[in-house]
Amino acid sequence: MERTLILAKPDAVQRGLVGEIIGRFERRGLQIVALKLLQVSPEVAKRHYQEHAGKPFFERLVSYITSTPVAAMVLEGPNAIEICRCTIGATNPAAATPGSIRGDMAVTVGRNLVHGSDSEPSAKREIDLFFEKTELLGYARENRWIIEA
Ligand code: DAT
Ligand code: MG
Repeated sequence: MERTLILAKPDAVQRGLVGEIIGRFERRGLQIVALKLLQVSPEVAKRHYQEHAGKPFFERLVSYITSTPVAAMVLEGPNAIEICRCTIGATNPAAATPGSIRGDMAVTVGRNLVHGSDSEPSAKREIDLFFEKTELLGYARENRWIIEA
């Protein structure tokens, strides 16, 4: 089992695509273990995107992700990180496969709708950055409604 952090970014919220995006992950078979709307602070944004600090697009990226609320969620499932990355599609929507979220609903890299963690260490770091342990379903296993066959 893996967990991954997904953000429906400001453009997704503005365009009314949060339900569509969550629906795609749910239909794929992943379990939502945390979900909330929040306005990302500049501090959290800079830590979230720390690997991109110094790149030419960094300031624009931080200003964009902090501009209006995002929907943040933690999804769980077997290979959740890779499955989400595939469901999201390539970073540049121009290269994203049709059928993926970016390949179906986005056109520019600066407005590519969704963030998904890219590795286990990133997922852990990003989940800890956006959620308290007590906000995660499954922290107390008896809170879970999933049928574990
Ligand atoms: P991803 O979001 O697919 O993990 P990333 O981690 O390489 O992609 O970059 C984070 C975000 O930064 C990306 O979703 C959009 C923005 N970005 C990346 N490369 C960019 C570029 N060359 N120009 C403008 N924005 C870029
Ligand atoms: Mg990334």
